[in-house]
Amino acid sequence: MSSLHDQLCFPARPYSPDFSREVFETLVNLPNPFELLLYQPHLRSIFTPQLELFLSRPVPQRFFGYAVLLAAYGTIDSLRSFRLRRKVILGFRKETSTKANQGKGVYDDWFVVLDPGTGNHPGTVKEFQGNTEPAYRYDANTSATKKHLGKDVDGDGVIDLGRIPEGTYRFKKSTSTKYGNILAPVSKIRLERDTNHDGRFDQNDTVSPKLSANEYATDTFFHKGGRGGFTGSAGCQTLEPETFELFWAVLGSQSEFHYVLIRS
Ligand SMILES: [Ca+2]
Ligand SMILES: [Ca+2]
Repeated sequence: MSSLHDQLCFPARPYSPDFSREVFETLVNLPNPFELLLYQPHLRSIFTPQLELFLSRPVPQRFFGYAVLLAAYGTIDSLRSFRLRRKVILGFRKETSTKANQGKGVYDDWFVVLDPGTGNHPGTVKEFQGNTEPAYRYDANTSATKKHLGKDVDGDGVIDLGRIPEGTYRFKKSTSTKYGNILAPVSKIRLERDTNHDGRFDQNDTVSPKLSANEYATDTFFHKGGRGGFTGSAGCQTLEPETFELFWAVLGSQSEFHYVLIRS
C-alpha cells in the first residue's frame, strides 16, 4: 500500500469512491495516529463535505466517504475511538439564519451515525435530517414569543443565543423530564453567540472579556424538536420526533459518542 503522503501529495486526484476507500484504509492503519494531523489540511482540501455527493451512492461508498471526512475534520481521539470500533456521529451544518422560516428554524442540517462494524460485519452509515442552529423565536430581541434563552456575552445586558461551533465534542446518553432521551455534552462547550442579534454568527459578534465565562454551556443537547416546521432549538441539535426515534435506535447500546460538526 502506498503511503498517505504518496496518496495525497501527488497531483491532485478528483474525488472517487475508490480513492476514499484507499485513503481510509491507510488512515486506520497509520502506525502513529498523530501523523494524521500533518495531513488534515490536505484532506480537507480534497474531500468536500457535501452530503449531496454521498446520499445517492450505495452504503459502502458512503461509509468510506464519511470515514475520510471524520479523519479530515475530527480530533485524534475521535478517530482513535472509531478505530476501536465505536460509533461516531457526524454533523453537517448548512449555515442558516436563525431568522429563517419566520424565526422557527429549518431542519436543513444532517446527522450521520457512522458505525465501523465489528468482526466480519462491514461498516455502515445512517443519515438523519435535523438542525444544529438556534431559532430566532428564542432571541431576546423578538416579541414573537416571551421565552428568551441565552447568556449575555457582549455586556449590553441582553442575553445572546448560542450555537455549537464546528469542531469535535463528546456526548453521552441521558434523560430529560421534558424531552425523554437526550444526548448531553460530557463537558462544557464554548459556544458562538449572536450578540448583534442579526441571525448570523460571524466576526460582527463580540465578546466582552469580563463575560467570557458566559460563552460556555452544558445544556446544548441532542433532543426531539418540534413539529410543524419549528425546530425547537435554542442551541441544541434537534430532529423531528419521528426522526429522533430512528436516530436513537441506530445509536444502539453505546452510551458515549464523539460528535464531529462540519460546515457543509
Ligand atoms: Ca442549518
Ligand atoms: Ca450576529
